[in-house]
Amino acid sequence: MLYPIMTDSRMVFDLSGIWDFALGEEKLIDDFAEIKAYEPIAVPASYNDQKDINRFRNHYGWAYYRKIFTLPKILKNERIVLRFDAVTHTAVVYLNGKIAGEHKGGFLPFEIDITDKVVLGEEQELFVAVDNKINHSTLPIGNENSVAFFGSDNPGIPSVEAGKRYQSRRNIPNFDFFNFAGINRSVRIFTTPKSYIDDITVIPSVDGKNGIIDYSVDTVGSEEKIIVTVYDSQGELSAISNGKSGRIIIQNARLWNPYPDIPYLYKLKVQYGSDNYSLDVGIRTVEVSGDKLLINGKPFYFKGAGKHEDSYFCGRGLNLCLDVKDINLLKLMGANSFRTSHYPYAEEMYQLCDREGIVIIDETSAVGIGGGANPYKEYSMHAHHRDVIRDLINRDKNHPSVIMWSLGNEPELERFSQDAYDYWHSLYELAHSLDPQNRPVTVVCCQNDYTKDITTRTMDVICINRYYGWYNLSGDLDAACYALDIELDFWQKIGKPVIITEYGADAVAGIHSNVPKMFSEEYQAEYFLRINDCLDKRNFIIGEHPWNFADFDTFDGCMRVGGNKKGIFTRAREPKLLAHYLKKRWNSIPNFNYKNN
Ligand code: BDP
Repeated sequence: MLYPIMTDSRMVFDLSGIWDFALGEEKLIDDFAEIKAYEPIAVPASYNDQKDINRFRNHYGWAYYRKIFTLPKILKNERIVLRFDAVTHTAVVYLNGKIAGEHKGGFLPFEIDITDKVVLGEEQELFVAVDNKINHSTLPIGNENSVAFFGSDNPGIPSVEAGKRYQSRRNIPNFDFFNFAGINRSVRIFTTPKSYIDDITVIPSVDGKNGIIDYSVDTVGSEEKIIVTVYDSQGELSAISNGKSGRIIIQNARLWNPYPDIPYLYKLKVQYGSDNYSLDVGIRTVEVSGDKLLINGKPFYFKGAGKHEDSYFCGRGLNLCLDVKDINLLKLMGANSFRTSHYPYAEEMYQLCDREGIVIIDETSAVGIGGGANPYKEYSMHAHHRDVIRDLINRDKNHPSVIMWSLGNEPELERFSQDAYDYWHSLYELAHSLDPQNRPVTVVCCQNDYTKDITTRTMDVICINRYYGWYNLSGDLDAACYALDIELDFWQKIGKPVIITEYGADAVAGIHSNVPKMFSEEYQAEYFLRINDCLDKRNFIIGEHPWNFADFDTFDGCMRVGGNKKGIFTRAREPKLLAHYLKKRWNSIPNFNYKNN
């Protein structure tokens, strides 16, 4: 799917602004006339923290957005498309009182062709119903009417049991981040000519000094001719080709390399009839070889963190300023990568990373597939998961910054090991079959009995989240390192590259202790110092992603004090002691050949 841009054939109208808003109930209403009063709300942004009112913060069910707009009559010969970059989690879109489209999944874009549905030159009413409910069919997974993820259910105590029955219906996430909802990303109307470029796919490769771009263009319409031109970063013509698909060779190509090397980008322009579209293209290769992941043929070392889209007031809403700041902080720290834990991020972030040379492990919203039951038999997210993978790859396939796909985070892999294997392997194969660049595929595994988990070891790159010294062997870093070493012996025998995609300790900024006590900044820094010593001894460990880049908001529970505090930075992006240690460490670790066999 192409990102909406303005070209000499395309217009983009941004519908961001203050919209009309009303909170609803569990069920979608039939008649919007029932809504008696609207109040202002900012779009794009989550609605939860825009008003300091409990029913906003802890809302359960549908919410309604309304926007009146008028399109100019000059669009009469154009194709007109309404595009939502992300509505969390389920959306029903109405135009002038009629359903125009529906979408499930809160982190990927969807488009509705409204050419025949809008009246130009007249006020149009756009109405968006948004459902924030999460359950066993959604991704991420929620547990409706169940015990809280971070709570204790104290089974059998009559008063507690009675209290549970008294509780109102609510969202109970099976994951550790706040269920921010609403129109979280941009809403735009864009136009194309009636014959238009529908999609572009590029596959870069390298042949000696030359760069190769295999491309294909999907079009709709009766035009015949397609011209593809490639320009260098100075705007000089590098190559030209004709036709729906083809191979472009760029002599003495400059490659896209991760920061601090140069992430060189070419501009690929496609002309089809009167339609024009242009795309940034980076020439680079990615492959797994033995226990290494190679970028441009060289063993790469991942330095960075798992992140969240999470900020004060906006919740999970688009925050471009914070994106720029976070990438800058990563660069200052000498980092080169992050994982889009635990859902696909806004497209602007990937564009920024293409430009800044930050490597992305691109994750689906499949988090929480576990929690007691056999999710592979008892949950119903299967078909949706396949749709999410298809749409994610379709959206992000051309980004040079995207180096690997993560099918999901911390599913149940140990107890129903064969069911898990069957489920995740069919998705692994799906992802490989869908990705034109055939990047490595993984699923991120939680702390489990790795000897029983038969799935993780079969992924292209093994990604493990480990909390030795925090959730287990708490406070005892000697024992934690000893235990981690035993597990690493196991992975060494598997002979594949391993990334520690999460490890960490909560530290409340400002809590200090002379001896490293849990929750202090000193304990957090000491934890990484000790664990990293273990990782440095192993050549097959090809990356370290502390959890988390910054403190983030999550839901109420007795395990969290004002959010998850495992950040290298606070939620306001102030450094903890850890940030200074990591900055020194990462600035002295090269991108390539950090570990040689
Ligand atoms: C991991 C999860 C992550 C949590 C983290 C934690 O992948 O989402 O936030 O634990 O507990 O298991 O801090």
